[in-house]
Amino acid sequence: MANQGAVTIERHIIEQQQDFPEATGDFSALLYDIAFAAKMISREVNKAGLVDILGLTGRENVQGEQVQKLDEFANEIIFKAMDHTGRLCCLASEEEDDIIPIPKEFKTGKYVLLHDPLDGSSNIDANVSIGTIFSIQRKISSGERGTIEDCLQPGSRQVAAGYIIYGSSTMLVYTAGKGVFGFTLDPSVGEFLLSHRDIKEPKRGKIYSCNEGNYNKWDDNLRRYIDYLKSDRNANGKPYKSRYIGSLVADFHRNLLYGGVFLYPADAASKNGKLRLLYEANPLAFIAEQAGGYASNGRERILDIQPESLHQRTPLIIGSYEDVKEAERFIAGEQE
Ligand code: AHM
Ligand code: MG
Repeated sequence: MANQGAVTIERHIIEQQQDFPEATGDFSALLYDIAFAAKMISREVNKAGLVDILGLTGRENVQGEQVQKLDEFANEIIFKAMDHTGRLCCLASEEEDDIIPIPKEFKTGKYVLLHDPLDGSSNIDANVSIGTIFSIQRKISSGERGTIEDCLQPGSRQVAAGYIIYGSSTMLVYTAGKGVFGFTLDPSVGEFLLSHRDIKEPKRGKIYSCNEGNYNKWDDNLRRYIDYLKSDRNANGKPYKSRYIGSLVADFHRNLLYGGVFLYPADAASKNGKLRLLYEANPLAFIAEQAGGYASNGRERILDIQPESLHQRTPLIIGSYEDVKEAERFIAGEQE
């Protein structure tokens, strides 16, 4: 194959768009806007280690100015990168209670952006990888400005989804329903360059990732599943490795590349998980399925769930296809 040289995210998006001659370019431009916001957030996240010099976030810095928390900063950056472009009808963010309208002075467009601007932000001070997660839906309401109806669509209708991981390097991973592509930010030129083409997740992994401190809160079937993974009775014939960062994007990203299962299950008492359907579970489920993996709430495909509220939580089991299906069988009591 001829050497293509470095493929920037812009070039990749333009090339993908050629498969859709009817496309207006709005969608490609929206992805590019997200990449731009990601670079701005990455720059700030990389400065987080300087907090002792510049001032702790949420407190005053040496100049006596209030330093904004990074998750609030990320939320604002995304909004400002999107509000005036005419590509969105509204947004919704894990950081805000209600849908975020496009200001009256700007035009609106045919897409909705749902996002978690900085997931895992409690890990920042320990220099642990954190991430931004996004989901794009098409507007379905009839008015000009978006409504909650546009936000509460099942994940199976997503047009695109992705995340940015601020790790030892910054990466953007996304799908628009034709495979999963990963780009690594080259900070010297300020461009995301294609580094992972058509990512596929191994069908069966060797890693499980969950907060096992919650073990006593889980129901018996789930506990049996975790015990099984730690035994040599499992499908691999030897114990799975336990890897849990406690930062969803980082845990998901590692399992996507190496294979494995991530679980944030329901507590037996509350029947509720911790993670949010619209901002976390749905986008990652779309990516997982596009990479040949699967995502479930334990009983049902995540992408089939009809959302009822903006901040709805869900149990999440996501990762290698065979592993997630097996977890479902344990939860249903069909396997011991
Ligand atoms: P956040 O949205 O408040 O940052 O919380 C989400 C994070 C995820 O990144 C991670 O998977 C999970 O919470 C970890 O929770 P726990 O500390 O209970 O294991
Ligand atoms: Mg979050």
